[in-house]
Order: sequence, then C-alpha cells, then structure tokens
Amino acid sequence: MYYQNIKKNLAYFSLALVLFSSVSSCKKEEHKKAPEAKADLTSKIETPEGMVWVEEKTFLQGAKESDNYAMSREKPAHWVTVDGFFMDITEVTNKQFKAFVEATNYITIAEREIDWEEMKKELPPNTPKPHDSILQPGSLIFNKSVNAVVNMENYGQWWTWRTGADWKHPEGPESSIEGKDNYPVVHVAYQDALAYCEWANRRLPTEAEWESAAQGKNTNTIFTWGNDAAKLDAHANTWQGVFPTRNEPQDGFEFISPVKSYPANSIGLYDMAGNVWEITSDFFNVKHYSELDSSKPIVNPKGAETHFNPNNPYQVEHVMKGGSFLCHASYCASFRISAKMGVSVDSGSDHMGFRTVATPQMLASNE
Ligand SMILES: [Ca+2]
Ligand SMILES: [Ca+2]
Repeated sequence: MYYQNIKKNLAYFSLALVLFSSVSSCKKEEHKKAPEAKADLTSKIETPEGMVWVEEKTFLQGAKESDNYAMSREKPAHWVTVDGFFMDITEVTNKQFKAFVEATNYITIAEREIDWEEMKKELPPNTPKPHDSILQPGSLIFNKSVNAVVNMENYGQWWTWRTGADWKHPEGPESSIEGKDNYPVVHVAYQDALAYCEWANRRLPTEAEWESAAQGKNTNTIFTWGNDAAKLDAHANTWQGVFPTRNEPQDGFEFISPVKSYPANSIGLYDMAGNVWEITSDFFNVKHYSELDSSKPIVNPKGAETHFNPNNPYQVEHVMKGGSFLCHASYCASFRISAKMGVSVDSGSDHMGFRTVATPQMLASNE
C-alpha cells in the first residue's frame, strides 16, 4: 500500500522508469503430466545447490482466522493445492546477482536513464515534467534520519529518491557492496528479477507457491515459524521501537542483514519473514480473493488475471511477500505469511529483493 502512495507523493522524484513496454515472463508453460510421470521425474532430479524441495500440499492461503492484522485483500482464506517445486533457501544474494551481471552485462532499471515519455504514462494525467536533474538513474532508499512524522499516511516522509542508488550502491553512489556477498541483492525491480530468472533457468514463485513454502510443514499458521507472535524478534529481521523514527534493533540488525542470520523455517528456508520483500509472479489485485470461486478445488493458482489497485491505477503491479527489515507490528505487520503489497514492474528499493523457484520439468529440460 505504501508503495503506491509513495509514488503519488513523490511523483516529481519519480520512483520508476519504464523502459520496457511490455511485461515479459520467464514463466514456462508446463505440460500437465500424470502423477506417476511427475513423481518419476521428480525422483530423478537432484536438488540444485542452494535450493530445497517444497512438497506438494493442500493448505489455507490467505488470512488466518486468528490473525487480527489481516487486511481485506488477504480475505477470504481459501484452500489451495500446490504441486511440489524447488525453492532458493535464501533471498538471491549480491554474489549470485553479480555472477548474472558478469555473464550477461545486464543493466538494471535503476542504472538506466529515465525516459520521461514512458514514465509519465504511469503517473496521473497532466503531471508536470520534473527537472532533468531529477530524471537521473537512481532508486528509493529509506530515510534513516527521519525523526518526526506528522501524518502516517504521508509515506514520502520516510522515503528518499537517491540518484545513483542501485544494486551495487545500495545506499547511494558513495556506498558499495564490498564485503556484502551474502547480503540479499536490492534495488532490483520485477523486470530485473525476470532477467535473472531467464539466465538462471528459474522463475519467480507464484504467491501460492510462496505461501506453501512459508508454511513449510504446516498448513494453517500465521507466521513461517508457527503462531506465536512473541517469537518474531528471534525469527525475523524486522523493526522494533517506533516506526519510522526510533529503531531499536532487539532482533540484532538495525537495517538489512546477511541471509541466514535467523533460524530457517521447518523446511530449511531462511528469511521468509522480514529482511527484504520478495517479488512473486502474481498480479497485485486487491479484489482477487473476494472474487475467487472456492466451490471448486483450487490447484496451482497463478493469481488474478490482471492487476487492480485503486490507490495506484496507472501502474502494473505484482505481489511482493514477507515484509522487510522496515516492517513493524504497528504498521503493516507484513511478516505474516498472508500479508502482501503491490510493487510496480519497474520499481526497486533498498528493502526489496526476490528468490527463485524451479520445477523438475524446468530442470529436466535444461539437461
Ligand atoms: Ca531489525
Ligand atoms: Ca524475505
């Protein structure tokens, strides 16, 4: 939610560049195979390094009954069945993204010149063109020096557009990722994540796959570690104190943390709550769950047909999951499994990254 409003508030600072005219996808169409054939193939495929197998299961997607933080877009909860798949045990790291860039010379959206003619299509009509000095490559970073806010609805108070911020310079041009190989890559947009997936023979998870993985061996819990909210600080890098002015990192990290800094969930996945948000392949559509037909079994759902967010009608948004080191219970409590926000296809920030998945079919086709 706050992403959309940041965009409205910072129209001049303009978060996003639109250098692609269409949303591509590294998602591969998979042929539906008989269960025996599927099981046979799965047994022949070795688990790739750095991934874990997420078993097929039926679980409750969306807001849990006892979850007082759940928002309307997370409701109603509905039973879904999701096939098994492999998932990265961590968020994609700087080291992994560096290997991709070195192999492909890929330039992320945050590193590209801003095309005003494209960008204005994502802004309210008649938005005046900002000064050229504003239309420079850059990205959004959290303003660590904010010491007072007058209105919690005004998200622009704690976000800053930083020229020269990108994955190699996460806090601005003077910063670097030296010594941070094992930190999650940030300032990558959905389209950048797709390019990485294509190179790595991976794809982004659907929201249902992401929730299946976050549930792990459970089927109906609020958090990736279970239902005990008191375990938050021991299990996730989030925000303690008063958001966004007083950061009291009882959880050990004031801002972003190296991957694997907290215990894994029941199937070996790290940071499924907090640290950095994770992009999924589903469109962000606040009405989707309320329009679902739950009278029939829902198998391998891929989300809404299109995006819909009344707070941000001009941009194509996808669902991101898990919350980040900026999440606080008083605000969005997005460290819950069912929580979600929308992010436009060309926007990155210093608290969003991604992790990838692969099916046995994808891995077999690459042999
Ligand atoms: Ca923290
Ligand atoms: Ca995360």
